[in-house]
Amino acid sequence: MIYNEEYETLPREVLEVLQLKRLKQAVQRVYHTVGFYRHSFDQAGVQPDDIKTLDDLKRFPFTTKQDLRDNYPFGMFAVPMSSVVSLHASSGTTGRSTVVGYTKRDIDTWSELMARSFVAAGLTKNDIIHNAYGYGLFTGGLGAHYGAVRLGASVIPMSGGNTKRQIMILQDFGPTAICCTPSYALNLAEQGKAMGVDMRSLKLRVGVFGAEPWSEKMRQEIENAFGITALNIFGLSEIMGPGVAMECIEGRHGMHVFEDHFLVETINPDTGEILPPGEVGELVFTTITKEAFPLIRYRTRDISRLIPEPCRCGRTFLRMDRVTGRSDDMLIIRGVNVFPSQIEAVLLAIPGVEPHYQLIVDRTGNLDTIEIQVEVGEQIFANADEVKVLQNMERQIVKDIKDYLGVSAKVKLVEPMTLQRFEGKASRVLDKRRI
Ligand code: DLL
Repeated sequence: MIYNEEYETLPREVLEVLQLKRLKQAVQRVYHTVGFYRHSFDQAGVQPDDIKTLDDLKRFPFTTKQDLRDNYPFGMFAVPMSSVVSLHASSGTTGRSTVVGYTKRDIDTWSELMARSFVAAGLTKNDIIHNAYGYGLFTGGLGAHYGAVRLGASVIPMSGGNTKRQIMILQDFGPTAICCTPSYALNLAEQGKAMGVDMRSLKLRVGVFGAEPWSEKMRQEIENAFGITALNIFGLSEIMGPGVAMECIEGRHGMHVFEDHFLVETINPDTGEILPPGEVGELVFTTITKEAFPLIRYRTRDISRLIPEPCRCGRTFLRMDRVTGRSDDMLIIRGVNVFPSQIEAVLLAIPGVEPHYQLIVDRTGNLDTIEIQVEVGEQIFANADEVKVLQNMERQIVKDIKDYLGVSAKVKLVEPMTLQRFEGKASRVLDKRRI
């Protein structure tokens, strides 16, 4: 099923005409309403009229997180506060958070894109959606809520936390879909098990998970734990919140970018050079319909690739692959670049290893060190040969990390339920070199 068939299945050449028209308007608007853009376009020697084709966008300068910080809190808004009906802020791991604003029409667009996302996940107005994304300044909770209401589904506004209560509601209200971060989904599954609840016998059939990187292995873990189909949703506050791109249940591979509202490019993060579709690089988004907080060529720092092949679902929008990490999350261990998600993929391929891990990066003398703390399944401790099994497993992890990622790691296997659990985005890296 497709929520907005007319737009979501536009032939590419018609879509491009629409994109160009919207892009021209967007560039004009920011030039005349946001001081930052007037200055940055003037400095780069480009004018709104220079947009004659979609390709001309590449002549325009990037917008970075630093630009948003420099204009904190409202300097990038393109409308007066009287037209802003809602504010959100990104969590921001370092420094000040980024404040984003929405007009009434922006909220309308966002609601539609989240409704499209739910329909792409196979949901209809007959579904009950358990929404465990945090409500508040974080865009996850309210964004999903707006979409569920637009679709006409029944939304349970759970927000994050209070895990035991969430399990009770899952049992009593019988939701058919759940939304939360993938790490929180695992946390829920684990708590449910501890409470003696069979999570597979709940009414849930679909999960819409995002807001943090996760792997295919993690998808399998979640699907097995709940007996559901787990789908990936992508977004960021600066561009809108959740619902910038969504995986469809038909394709289950890559997330369709809602290209009638956002233009997407991939660039080489070091040189800024545009990469051909299919190559891995940093995602750059341009909003072409946003009113309150429009962004031109925003560098997300998210690393992914675009999937140019058409999808069997009939949507004509390009897909983006899983985000493997953020260029600023990339760890450089003795000169080798590794993303936490790559370590996750290696760990979860080893039987008996649980999807709960923590990476501790440090420096001894001039040498970077990385310790991987990871939980092992309970069944291992029931084994008579426990010590031997653990030693073998540890050796296997060290070897696989070295073989696949080229990094020498120290591995510490820990007992079930000893590492921290998360209610929102997981934070898996402790980089003591930065402290
Ligand atoms: O996380 C919006 C969101 C809410 C998306 C709920 C999906 C579901 P921010 O807090 O601004 O917004 O964080 C945005 O989270 O730049 C990515 O690094 C990461 N991210 C979001 N979705 C995914 C995903 C929300 N599906 C940042 N896979 C982004 C990997 C993701 N990373």
